[in-house]
Amino acid sequence: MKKQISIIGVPMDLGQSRRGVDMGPSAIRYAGVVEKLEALGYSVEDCGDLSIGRSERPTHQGLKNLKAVAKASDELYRMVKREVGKGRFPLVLGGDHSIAIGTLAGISRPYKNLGVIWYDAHGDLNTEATSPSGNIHGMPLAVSLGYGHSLLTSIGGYQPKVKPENIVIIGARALDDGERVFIKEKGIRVYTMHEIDRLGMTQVMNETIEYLKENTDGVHLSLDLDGLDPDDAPGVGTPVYGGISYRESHLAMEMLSESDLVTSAEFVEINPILDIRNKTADVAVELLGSLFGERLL
Ligand code: HAR
Ligand code: MN
Ligand code: MN
Ligand code: MN
Repeated sequence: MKKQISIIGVPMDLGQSRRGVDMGPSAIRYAGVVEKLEALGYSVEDCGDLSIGRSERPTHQGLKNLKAVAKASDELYRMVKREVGKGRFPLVLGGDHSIAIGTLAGISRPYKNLGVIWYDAHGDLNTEATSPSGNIHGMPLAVSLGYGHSLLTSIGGYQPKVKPENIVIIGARALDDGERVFIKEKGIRVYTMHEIDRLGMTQVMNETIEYLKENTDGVHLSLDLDGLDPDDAPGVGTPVYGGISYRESHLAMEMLSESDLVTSAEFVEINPILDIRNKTADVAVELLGSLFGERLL
């Protein structure tokens, strides 16, 4: 792992319909992310928060807040690209998951085959044609594959940001009909909760790591806190029962840390208003600790 980390906060809540997820970056900072990473020996620069507009938010061609999300994505793209250009590890804090559009645009260009681990209860593979909600946070992985509204797929001036064969989804348990069809059509590798129950997290991560090591030249970890069980991460806008446990998540992060594959990361969807005493932000910081090399002994 690179020893210099740039933290970029994105107080974005335009990709969905509940307020509060814009406070995610503050909650994660309050939980001690900078102190944790510094204690592990990293040099951390907190770049602060992107400013997200609060003006009118019209729905556009079935996409809520389309233009505002596109504008924020473009700004995030520029900021992430700038930090990557300095040779630093970008750690992006959300905000709702629509921010992955800008993050991936900012990191992907130098790679031939960027791998993406999408740790999430959801597939985030909708387009405006399949979305049941019009919420853009249900679309960022499709957008990054080049599917969706051109205002979003064109961020960064190139597409796609990722190829279907370089994606691994972990923790899925709430997929829409259109997403299921898309996954089968594209042959995307998905470890649903069924596979996690059946194989165990150790095998899921061993397979994931082996696969990405062989086929990719960098790996972005996009971790949606709703991938975890709501018992363990209650402060999320779209909780789904039967998720990945706290311990399994630590194991996954520790194994990723040992693999030394991860080249960028984002932690998203923490909603402090729905949380219990900042538990979900605490969990996020603990998982970041494991990802960046913290061990019990
Ligand atoms: N699939 C549903 C939709 O498109 C719900 C999406 C998501 N919620 C998230 N993303 N937190 O992972 O509206
Ligand atoms: Mn998500
Ligand atoms: Mn999700
Ligand atoms: Mn539990």
